[in-house]
Amino acid sequence: MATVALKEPPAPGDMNWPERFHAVWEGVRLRHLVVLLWLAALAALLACRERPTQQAQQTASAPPAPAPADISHGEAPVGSTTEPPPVDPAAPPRSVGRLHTVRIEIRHAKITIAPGVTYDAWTFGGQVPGPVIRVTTGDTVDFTLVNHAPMPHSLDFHAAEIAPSRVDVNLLPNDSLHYRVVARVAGAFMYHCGTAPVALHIANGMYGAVIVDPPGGRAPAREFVFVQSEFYTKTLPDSTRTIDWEKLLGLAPDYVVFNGRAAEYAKHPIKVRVGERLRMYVVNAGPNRWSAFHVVGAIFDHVYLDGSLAHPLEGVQTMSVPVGGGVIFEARLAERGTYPFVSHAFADATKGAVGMFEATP
Ligand SMILES: [Cu+2]
Repeated sequence: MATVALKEPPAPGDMNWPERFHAVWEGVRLRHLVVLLWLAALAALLACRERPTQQAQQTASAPPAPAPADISHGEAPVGSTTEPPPVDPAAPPRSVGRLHTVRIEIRHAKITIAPGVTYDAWTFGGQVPGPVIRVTTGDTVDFTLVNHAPMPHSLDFHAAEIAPSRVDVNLLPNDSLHYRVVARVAGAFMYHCGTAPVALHIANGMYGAVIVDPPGGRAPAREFVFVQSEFYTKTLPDSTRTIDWEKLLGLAPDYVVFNGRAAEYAKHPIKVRVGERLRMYVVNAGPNRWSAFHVVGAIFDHVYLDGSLAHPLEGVQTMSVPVGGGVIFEARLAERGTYPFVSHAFADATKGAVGMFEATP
């Protein structure tokens, strides 16, 4: 047919050079134009996606200079001891009763995780970490959990020996849960939301510490609670931060903190006395980073792994606090001065896992 014949290219042998070139060009032009357009679109997309990464790499590749504080391990500026920290690190006093009524209300709230940095958190009691609960072995906890958040949450007490299928269940919005449990084992324990994905719920702030004292308590000491945790953030249009799931899965936090704020106790050093016994209940909420807890200039007299009274370690420089675990540290500071306490995983100290004791006679 004539129309078909017109579209058929002439045989190569029938054409001169310009005609051959034109024929080849006509043959490939349409197909290649489509491919080229696809490649251009792909290149533009990749350029958009890579730009923030390149910026992040440029930022990350440049260490901060000069050093934030001119002391050993001065990973953050040292502030004033006269101003109290936003989160009191002092452990609550020992319990006296044998029955403890504990009510925790779950709500979503904006919290401060570093100077000028607001995070859209999920909380126990409107704060991160949640309230410290302190009981003695053999005590009964009469516990009520109320969910004011617009999504399911739950609570898992590591200090409780109890069936998760009965009590660590997802609590729907505006629902509540009540049960009693007896604390049998002394130690420093974590509690956290156990709703899947657990990493998300913990990273958003749903954790806290439980201290279970042995009968008769421990030796007198100045007592502190430090809950280590991480924040993985991206910035929303209103400049609030929210979770960055990819950073969380990549174990790349922006902030590693004690008691919910980066370098809080460097800005507000904790006043202590030279020679007094310091007891630190360190709970690592994670959700990912191991803690290598260390007080610069001190050696721990005793370290109670998971708070166990059996076989305490003596003369310890640094001890791991696993994610989901707690360790009780005791130390005395030898002379007047500033003593940083850190996670000795120093990328994490740089990201905020640093504080200071200020010792005076
Ligand atoms: Cu939750």
